[in-house]
Amino acid sequence: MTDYIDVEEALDLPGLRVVLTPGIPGPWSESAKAILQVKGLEYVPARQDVLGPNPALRRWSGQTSAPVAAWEDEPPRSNWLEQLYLFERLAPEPRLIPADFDARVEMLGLANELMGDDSFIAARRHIMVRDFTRPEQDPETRKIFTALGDKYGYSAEAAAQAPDRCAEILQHFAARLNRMRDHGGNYLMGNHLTALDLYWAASAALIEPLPQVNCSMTPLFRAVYTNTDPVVAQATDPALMEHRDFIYDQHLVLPLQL
Ligand SMILES: N[C@@H](CCC(=O)N[C@@H](CS)C(=O)NCC(=O)O)C(=O)O
Repeated sequence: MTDYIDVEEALDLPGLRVVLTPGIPGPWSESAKAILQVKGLEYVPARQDVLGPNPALRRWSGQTSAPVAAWEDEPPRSNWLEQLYLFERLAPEPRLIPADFDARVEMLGLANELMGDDSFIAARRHIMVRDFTRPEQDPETRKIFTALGDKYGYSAEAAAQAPDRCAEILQHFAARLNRMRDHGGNYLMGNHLTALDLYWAASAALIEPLPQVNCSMTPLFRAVYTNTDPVVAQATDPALMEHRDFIYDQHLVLPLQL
């Protein structure tokens, strides 16, 4: 069980503080936690209230989403790429950003396809909002997902494009993974773990979360995270889920501490 402190308290602490959403394996938060774990970085976890006003977090970071990482009195970082560079600076080894120029550019471009604006997880969230705001859902569920959609740019047009966008990204990742495996590489960038593998492992929760024993979720959130969209399902090569399991098995600690 993770002991989260309030953001008000975290503000004044020295060292590394990371604001996370308790109880939900959100891919941005789980990616940050995975990077911190691989690097052995100690941090104080602070609590974000999902879809809440989070006034202290807003004052501190200028926004209300999680994760946010703050080091000493530097500006808090609320974007995955800034967080990656912060963690890489605080613990240069093991290196999760390739040293080689071309590999670095490629890795960061691919990571953006999973984590950035209009990414796999952003598009998958539109599908989530589409499905859980349907009239057959109960009013409370519809209210939650309407609020999520309002906060993160949901529209009928975004929903219409989202399955193909997810599928495009999944197909590229599957092709890359299979290519690497054909050449004896176990990782998305070849022979070494990079942040990209951790981003994929966390993102894969939006296809099928880890089993309950390793990832304790409410029935509603398990249903929300489990993909039922046929276009996304069709594009999910089993190798992708095997890779997720390999990364958790080899590099991360289970069960997830949510
Ligand atoms: N700002 C992050 C993305 C963070 C994000 O979208 N977090 C969502 C995950 S669904 C969140 O906190 N949702 C709950 C909320 O907004 O209260 C980034 O671009 O790196």
